[in-house]
Order: sequence, then C-alpha cells, then structure tokens
Amino acid sequence: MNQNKTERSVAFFEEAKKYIPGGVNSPCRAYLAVQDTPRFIEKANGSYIYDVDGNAYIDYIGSWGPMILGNNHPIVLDAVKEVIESGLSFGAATEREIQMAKLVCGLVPSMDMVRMVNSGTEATMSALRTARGYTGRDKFIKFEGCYHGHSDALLVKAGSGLIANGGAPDSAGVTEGCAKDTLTAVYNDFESVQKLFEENKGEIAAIIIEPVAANMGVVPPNPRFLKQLREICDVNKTVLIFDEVITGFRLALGGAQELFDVKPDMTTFGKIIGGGMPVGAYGGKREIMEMVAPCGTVYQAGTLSGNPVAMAAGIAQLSYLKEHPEVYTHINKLGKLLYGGLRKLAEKADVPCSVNDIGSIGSLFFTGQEVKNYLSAKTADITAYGTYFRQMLLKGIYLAPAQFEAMFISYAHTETQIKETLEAAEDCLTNLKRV
Ligand code: HOZ
Repeated sequence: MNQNKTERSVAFFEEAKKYIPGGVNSPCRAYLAVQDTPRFIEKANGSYIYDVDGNAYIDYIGSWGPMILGNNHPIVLDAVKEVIESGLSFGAATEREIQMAKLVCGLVPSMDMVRMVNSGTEATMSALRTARGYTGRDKFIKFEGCYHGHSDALLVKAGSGLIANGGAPDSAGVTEGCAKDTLTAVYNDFESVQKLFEENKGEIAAIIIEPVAANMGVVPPNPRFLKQLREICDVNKTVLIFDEVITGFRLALGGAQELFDVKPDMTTFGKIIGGGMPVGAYGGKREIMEMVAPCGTVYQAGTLSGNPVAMAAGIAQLSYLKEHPEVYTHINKLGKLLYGGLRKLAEKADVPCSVNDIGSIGSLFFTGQEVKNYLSAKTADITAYGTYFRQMLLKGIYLAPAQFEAMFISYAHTETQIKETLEAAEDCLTNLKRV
C-alpha cells in the first residue's frame, strides 16, 4: 500500500486555516508534532479509516480510544438510528439516563452514583470541584505529564498536545490564581507525593491521576504506586480520583481500578461511555456525589448532559462489552503481538526505542531510556518519531500524530493487520537506522 495522495487534504487544510485556528478543532490534529499535513477524514469502518484523497489506513487511534469495538460498529449504529427518530435533545430527564447510570455503577463497583457530562474535560473539572466541595480544601495533586482535559486548574504541567510540540507544558491564559492550588508530583514517584502532603498538611482535597498514564505516551504505574496513593489518601482524608478517560472499559470492564485492584473515591470517564459520541461522566462514593446539585452545594449543569443519542450509543457499546468478554481477550492478545513485535523489531534494527504497553494500548518511544515518568518520556526523539510516523502513514498505518500519545487496538483489528503493521514498522525502523 502506498497512501501518498494528499491533494484534497492539503487543499482542505489551507481553507480550514482561514477560519479555524491552526485549521483544526483540537491541536493534536494539526500534525505539527510530526511535520506533516493532517489527513482530512471522510469515513471509518471497522479497523480502517479513510481520508478524502481515497487513502485507506489501519486505524490505531480509534477516535482516541472509544472505538473499542471498531469504527461504526453495527450495534452502536443501530442504537443511534433507532433513537434519533424520537428526537435529538430534550434538555430533560429520560429513562436511558437511568439505564446508563445503572450500567456504569454496576460495572465499576467503586461508583455508587454517576453524573453524565459531555466530555472528559467536563468530567475531571467537575470531579475536582466536587472533591473540593466535599473536603472544604482547595489544593490538589496532579502528576507531571498526566492530562485531564483543558480546564484551567488542570492545565498545569499537562501532557498530550501541550508536550507534543516541544512547547511548555502549561497554557497561556491560565491565571496564577487558578493554578496556585495545583500541586504537581512525579508519576511513579511516591516520595514526591509524600513530600507534598508534608508541606501542605490538612490542605489537600484530592489526588487526580491517570491510573495508567496515556498522555505522555503510555506509562503504566509501578506495582505498588496506586496502592500507596490509596493509603496516603485514606490517612489524610483526601479524595482519590482516577481519571479513566483512556483506561475505563478498555483495560478491563471495570477499568484500571479493576486491573490493579485499587478503589478510588471518584472516577472520571470520557468518550468511551458514549461509544464515541460526546460524553463524559464522573462519579464515586454516594456521600461525595451527594454534594452535587441539586442534592448538594457543588454546582454543575448542562443541556446536553445525558443526551438521548449519546446515551443510546453508550448503552449499546457498554452492554456489548459486558456480554462479550472475548472482546478483551482479543484486543489484549493483539496488544501482546503488536507491542512485543515492535520491541523485537526496534532491537533488530538497532534503533534506541522503549516500548510501553498494557493490554490494547501502547507507545513506542524513540529513546534508549526506560520510560516511567514525564522526564524520561521527554528524552524521546520527537524528530525520529515524526519520520517514523510519516513513513508509516505512507504505508497505510494511522498512528497518533505525536510521540506522547497512545496507540489503540480495537475488536475489529485482526492478526493479519497486526502482521501488516509490523512489516511496515520493520521497514520504517530499518530506514530510520540508515538516516
Ligand atoms: N486529547 C486527545 C489526545 N490525548 C486529542 C483529542 C483530539 O484531537 O481529538
């Protein structure tokens, strides 16, 4: 496969830049971090995604995770088709919201109650507000390189697009006031957390963490790390929030918290619970969630929250996952094949690489160092990643257009496609060695 036609994408991009900042509605999509022209997408189906120039790619983004069953899965599509006949939005309570809440709370035992919102950003922002309201404290801890959406207090030393372009991991426009209560610790370094607790006794409302970091590339937690966070939160009456926007319903039906057997007090989810529709959710212990309006004094609201179309899509996908454990067997098996294969190929090609993976998500970092936190992730050679990315794209492999993002495998991927991907990677890594 040689997917090198880009005429229409180039033209669209030029046009888009006139009206949309950077030509895109989310920075990662601009391909700045890989010095290429973004491919404008026409459609996606199963494990493939197609651009406007007629190129087909094996899709390892899957809309950044939610397409766990593959793009356009008939179960999800049929549910959407059925519900749109009855109306697109009411801004009023519906039965599907109860179904969704029961489903989510049933699958994630740490959650007694859940509130639907429209994105992961809203979910984390609201969870944090709730934790602050519940504890009556202002400060909270996040980890360098973890990304929890783009609300002000959380855009401090954040991962994802903020690091992708080699820029500062902070955003202009975030006032000192908004950021002053955000304390940052080092991922996988419990001592850095202990130190913050010692320096801010009785003042820390919450720890928020991606239980598996996936926005500085994929970085799994050390074996004891999450349990240590649980313990220190218990001792200090601090709310432990797991941001499972990426890991929820993906690493296991009950998310990373099931896999690592650590119960957070609160959890946030994103697009995966809407089957790809714009959805997020936050929830947790009853006594904490009862702080949320109209029960309690923490305010949060939204016309599109619990939107009927999004609920129908999400219920269809989550129900399918619940009834089909073979989805996880399949994607995890392909994960081993793909990430194990990449590790061997990098070794064979003698390119300094570090592959981190867990289940169906993984990252190939262009560094000889073990990647266990933001600092080590940052040692990756982003120019090498750009070269690798562009070559893979030409060979029909659609990867994240930035070093510090994850690859996602879906139920629609096959062993044959993984082999095809590894063959492409072998060529690209060998070429990279020559360069
Ligand atoms: N925040 C996403 C990556 N971690 C990218 C979102 C998008 O561009 O769609």
